[in-house]
Amino acid sequence: MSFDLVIKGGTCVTASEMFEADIGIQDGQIAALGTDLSAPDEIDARDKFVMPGGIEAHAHIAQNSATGGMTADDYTSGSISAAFGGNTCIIPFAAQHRGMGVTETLDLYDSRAQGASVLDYSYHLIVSDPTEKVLTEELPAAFKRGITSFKLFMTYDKMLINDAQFLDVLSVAKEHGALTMVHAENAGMIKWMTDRLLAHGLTAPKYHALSHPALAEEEAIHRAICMAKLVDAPLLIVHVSTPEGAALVQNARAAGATIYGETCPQYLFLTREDMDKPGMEGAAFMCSPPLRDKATQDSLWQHIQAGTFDVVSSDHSPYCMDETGKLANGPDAPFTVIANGMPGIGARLPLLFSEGVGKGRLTLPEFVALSSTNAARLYGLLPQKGTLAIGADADIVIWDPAAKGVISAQNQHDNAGYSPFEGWEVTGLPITTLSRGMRVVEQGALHAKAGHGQFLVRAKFDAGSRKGTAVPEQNFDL
Ligand code: DUC
Ligand code: ZN
Ligand code: ZN
Repeated sequence: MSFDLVIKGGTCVTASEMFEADIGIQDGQIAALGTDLSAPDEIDARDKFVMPGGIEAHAHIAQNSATGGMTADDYTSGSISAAFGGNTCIIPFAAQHRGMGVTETLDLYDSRAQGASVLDYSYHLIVSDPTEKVLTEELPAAFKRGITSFKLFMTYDKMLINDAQFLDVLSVAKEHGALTMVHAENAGMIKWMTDRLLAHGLTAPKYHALSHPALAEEEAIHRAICMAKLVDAPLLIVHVSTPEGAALVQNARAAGATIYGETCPQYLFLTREDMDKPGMEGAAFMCSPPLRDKATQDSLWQHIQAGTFDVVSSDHSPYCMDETGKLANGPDAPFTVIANGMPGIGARLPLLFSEGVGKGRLTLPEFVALSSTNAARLYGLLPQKGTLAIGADADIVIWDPAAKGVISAQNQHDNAGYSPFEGWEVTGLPITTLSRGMRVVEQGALHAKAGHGQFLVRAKFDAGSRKGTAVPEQNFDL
């Protein structure tokens, strides 16, 4: 057999096993896993881990924010930062704003992504206006286009939908085999807390954390899970930031419901004390749900180890600390009109590897599951992406477990201009990122051009062996 490229002598890691093998790549796909493979082009991977590239399934790129601005990254800078961080595929959001059609929304994001990304990509569709036409015509059309995941918001005046609308979207998603994702926070509780803080003149960025209480997340996750169970539809709770929220996900899945969970590095590595900075500096750490505390970090790690979370995603949501981003509403704007979110697409995997695998909290296969394989399964990309198997795309990251680095805005390759993880020391770094067998990043240099990345038509959601929930009231013949 002849190959275009062979990765030689590495330790291959998948979500289920580790083995020593060479990887033969031909026409962008994995063609062989074996010993003594050779090709005109070879990469020496001795003493390295060879893993499926990360799949970043929660990122806001070239997206208009709820406060009106635009994210600092477009598909070129966002995907480059992702590639330097060991990712080979990205799934950002295409956001339907009220009054926009879904097809119009997807066409708009196609125009932003086509020819721009260095990595293969898809979008999750944010649905904020589920009209009859959207439900009956446009969501099925989006699904046919290969967009097999939708995101709903339970907060943000411009994005939130009510419970009946939530159930409508879940029903359509279930009918077509799409996975619904939800930003679960109680809008009324946030508004009530915000009004009280503002009435006391408490407008600094750090008060954002108090305005989004943990109970708002707990209540909304509970409600979202109940709605998913009523429809018996799969639901993924994104960016879970509280022990109470995580416990609700854990209990639902233990009962067999098709409920899935995601958490993010910021909830594992930062706390709301990071927001307590002079002037507007704290705005750099504003995200929703907000940063919590040390006890929460410990609990979320326990939930990762217990299998509560399927994915750890960055929720990369980059805004510069200037008038183009966080300070678009003035240098002294109250926290209510500062864009939510922080960059992190390049830091996610080095942090998770160093703090997870390096500190004995995760096995290597667990790292691969959380960073790549589970996302591929949930979002209809397995076995094309997310694994090392014959016939899979050669989307591969070669990881040097001994390499040491310090996370800094200077080495993240995104456009935010800062990193919330500035100064974090990590051991273990991605050194080569291959997309369909092509070097995107090697030894610190970018090799791919904008436009290498292709749109991925995703398959439908597969619940595997989960039995779901039977709701007696759904049986109208009772
Ligand atoms: N929700 C997200 O998922 N990302 C950024 C901000 C937000 O509210
Ligand atoms: Zn969200
Ligand atoms: Zn997000």
